[in-house]
Amino acid sequence: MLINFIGDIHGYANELKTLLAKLGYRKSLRRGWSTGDGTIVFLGDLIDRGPHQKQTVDIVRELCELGHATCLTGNHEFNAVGFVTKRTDEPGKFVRSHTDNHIQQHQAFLEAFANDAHGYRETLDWFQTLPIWFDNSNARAVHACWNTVAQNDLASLLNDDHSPRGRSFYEQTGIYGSRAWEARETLLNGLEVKLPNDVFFSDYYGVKRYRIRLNWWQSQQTTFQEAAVIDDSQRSTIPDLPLPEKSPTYDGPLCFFGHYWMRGTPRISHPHAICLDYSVALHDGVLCAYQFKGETKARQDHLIWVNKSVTAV
Ligand SMILES: [Mn+2]
Repeated sequence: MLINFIGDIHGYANELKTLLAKLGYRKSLRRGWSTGDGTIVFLGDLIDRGPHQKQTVDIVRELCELGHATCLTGNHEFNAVGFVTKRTDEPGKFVRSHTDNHIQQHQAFLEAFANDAHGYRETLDWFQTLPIWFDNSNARAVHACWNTVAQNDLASLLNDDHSPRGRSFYEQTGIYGSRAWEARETLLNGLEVKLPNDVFFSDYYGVKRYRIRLNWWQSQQTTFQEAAVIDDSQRSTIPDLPLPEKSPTYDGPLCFFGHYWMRGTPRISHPHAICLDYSVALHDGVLCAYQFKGETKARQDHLIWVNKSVTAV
């Protein structure tokens, strides 16, 4: 058994092609794809930020349609569909609101399809077929957070392969504060917890934050500072106050996820929970994959990655 799990790509198609080649996947004009022995699971967030978003989608989609890969929904694919899905609870508004910030974040994707309405429609249709999580008995994956309560809460809105059952998934999970909204946020954006009273910290960009991203996989975290998912160089900015309740921990089959903007050299920091998002959109980021071969504990030597700005193959 070989499953190649690939982290957040965010429109960096050249790095994707290099990584695929390292994994044994190459495309030639004459013969199409030559593939490795295994299969691929993409962890979502194909789009936004990077220079080659359309090409990234095309490559991943082709591998999926040929049966070589599965791609999961990331929060950016959800938002792309939500951007054109009307809210049922607030007429005239969209599930992904059209604030300046949200438009700016999504601008490059919209521009990539500016002269291709058909391609835009087709791409959004394809996004709506992407499963929210992957699970076989040996390994599992989700974009941000593995959480069985949230999975159960969404069950009636999903098909057997965990893909959205039509537009109702986007409408129901777009109702702010609903149980379905909460569940979708948990799986695709991760768990967050509010700091006590009006305590805040300033993030990397100087933005005031009243909530932390909660590390849902490590055990024995008792304070906000310990439990925050943040680069260690920034950790001291988080208040060292006790968490209101015990933080969750993960103990199950190997679980792969992206989303968390890890920095530095890819590494295994938990035997069963493996983040593969190493911030390819940042100047020193890398695009990261893990070659799963049936092991019950994650291995450092199964991580594989490519640096930024390498020549396309
Ligand atoms: Mn994400």
